[in-house]
Amino acid sequence: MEKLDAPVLVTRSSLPPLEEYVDMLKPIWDSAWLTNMGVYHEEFKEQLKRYLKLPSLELFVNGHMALELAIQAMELKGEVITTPFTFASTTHAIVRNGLTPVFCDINDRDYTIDADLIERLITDKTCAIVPVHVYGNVCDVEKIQKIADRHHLKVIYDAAHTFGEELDGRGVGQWGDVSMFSFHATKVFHSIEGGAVAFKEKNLKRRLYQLKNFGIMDSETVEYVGANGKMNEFQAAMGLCNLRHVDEAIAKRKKLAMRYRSRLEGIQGIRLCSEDPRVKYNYAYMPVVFDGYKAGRDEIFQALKEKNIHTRKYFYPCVNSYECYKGDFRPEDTPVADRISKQVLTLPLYEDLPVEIVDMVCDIIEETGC
Ligand code: T4K
Repeated sequence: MEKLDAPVLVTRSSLPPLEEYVDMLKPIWDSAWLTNMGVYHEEFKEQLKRYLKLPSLELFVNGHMALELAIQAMELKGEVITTPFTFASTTHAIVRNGLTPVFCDINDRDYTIDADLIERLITDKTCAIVPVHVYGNVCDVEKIQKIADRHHLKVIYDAAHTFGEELDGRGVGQWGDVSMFSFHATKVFHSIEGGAVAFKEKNLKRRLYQLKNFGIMDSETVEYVGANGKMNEFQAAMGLCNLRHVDEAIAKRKKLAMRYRSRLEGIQGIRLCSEDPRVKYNYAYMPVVFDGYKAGRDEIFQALKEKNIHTRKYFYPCVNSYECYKGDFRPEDTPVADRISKQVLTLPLYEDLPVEIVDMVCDIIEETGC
């Protein structure tokens, strides 16, 4: 098999037709209103609420600030139960709020937090649970909510990967006290950078709004120690454009994901996440676990790389093995997460990925190993 001339990366940003975006820029020039909750910002928020089936939403400059400020808005103290099988952002947002992460292992089925293990980690210091709908796999939201209710804990979902997903026809952001969505360029849907927080409690609206604007209440009153987390008009314009095309993008991704599935499912030593019929998926990622396959994960990674196909080891290493948290946690305490992080590879998936590349990736996987 020949090496590809142009690299294939794990993802590639979806972009609207250029004219559509350029058309959106004219009113920004006319008004000279570039940021600080402009017209597009407000319009984007309204359209997103409808699309995501959410009653309340606040926009942010990126997903990380959205999560960090959402946690700040909850005014928590103590320990937070969370997953180590995630992107750095989830744990950093907890730690940067002065809270202590307590890592709970993941389940071996869809790699979300193992809800059966949460309760044994609860202490009198526990204040919240921060689960992650990793790869767009929806956590066991009902079980998590029951635990939270029993112990009076807040539930803050990192829903960075679940844009547009539904569970039983309800927007996934309707679960928990708050949910954070990421609109980063690498996501199914993006506003270049961007993020949002869905929330239930009415008084969070004002707090979130103020926290992303330095905590300012009015021109003479600063009520909170906030940050600058505002989404600008260029981001909102990109989001508005992309929203028109996102259904089509997801449909294209679904076809490609199904192709991967039809090629890889049933091969001994290869595991794909099973799909829950209650969930409407967005096909954000294509994670594959090599567990007892004739070639190891790193060998597959290398074989693909040699052909100019660049997969990613999302999410290796687990957060509890990070250099910056050295000595604070023991990866052995979350053995499933530790093992999966060493076996998983996320394959290229984006709306305009040629199906021939999907086949090439699968051919290489099949041909690698003795
Ligand atoms: N929580 C979770 C669970 C998350 O996964 C993330 C972000 C967050 C919270 C925080 O949300 P944000 O603050 O980011 O909104 C990427 C993304 O930067 C990050 O958003 C994402 N998760 C994470 C899983 O992936 P990297 O370091 O892998 O990105 P990078 O630059 O290596 O890009 C990956 C590939 O994407 C490239 O090989 C090509 C493609 N790409 C990249 C960029 C920047 C494009 O096609 N266009 C682009 O503009 O983190």
